[in-house]
Amino acid sequence: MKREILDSILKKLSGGRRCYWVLLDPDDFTVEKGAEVAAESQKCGADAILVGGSLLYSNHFDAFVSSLKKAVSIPVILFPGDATQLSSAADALLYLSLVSGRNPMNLIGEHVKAAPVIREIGIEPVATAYMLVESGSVSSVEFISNTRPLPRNKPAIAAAHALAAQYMGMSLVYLEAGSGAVQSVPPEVIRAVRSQVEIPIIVGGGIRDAATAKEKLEAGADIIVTGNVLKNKDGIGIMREIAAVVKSFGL
Ligand code: 1GP
Repeated sequence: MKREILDSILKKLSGGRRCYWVLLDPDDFTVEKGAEVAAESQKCGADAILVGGSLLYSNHFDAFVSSLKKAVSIPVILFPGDATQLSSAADALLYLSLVSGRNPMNLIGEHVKAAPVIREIGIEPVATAYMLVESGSVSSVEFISNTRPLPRNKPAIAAAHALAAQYMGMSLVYLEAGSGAVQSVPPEVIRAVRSQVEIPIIVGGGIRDAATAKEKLEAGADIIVTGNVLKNKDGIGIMREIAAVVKSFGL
């Protein structure tokens, strides 16, 4: 099984360095605009582009991924809401198991549907424990997946989930507050997970400025993900600041 992208992620994180990934939801952009925004994100300092969303109502998924792939030289990694969000144009996909929930479709069902397709199209699956954390309101992921998020004031519960995922052989853990979250993942949760696992920790959801990104990095996040911030009036400027703070770690 291929593990080029996972190896490249681990290499980039060696020596305490951190990474910045930008999420593009195909429902938010035309194919052309997506490519433009991806290229801008790379210029800002993004280390990879994630593509996906909880819902997918646009019918340009494959064209969207292909055009992003042509627009950037950094990896384009799928972040699929379900087994329909696959494309051979991507470099890899986060093979997300929603371990914070107890919905069998999100734990294994979608994976079984996707596995033969992944093998057929030859993209690299990166086993990722996806953990939804309470964020002050119902997130799209919570609603669509029909799962409950982890309580934000119980870091030990989050840490136990991450440890279980590591013991199950997962390569990454993604602490998610949800797209556009009112409250991002608390540093206490990140610290508790960091104290228990060695695998890289991705943190996303509701990160709208460099100070918040810094707080997550100081707590032990290895990879910061932002999505919605690029829709702000000064989104590109804020992304540049976030990238700069990410790059300041591990120097
Ligand atoms: C959502 O973690 C990502 O899955 C990004 O969230 O859009 O709130 O940055 P935002």
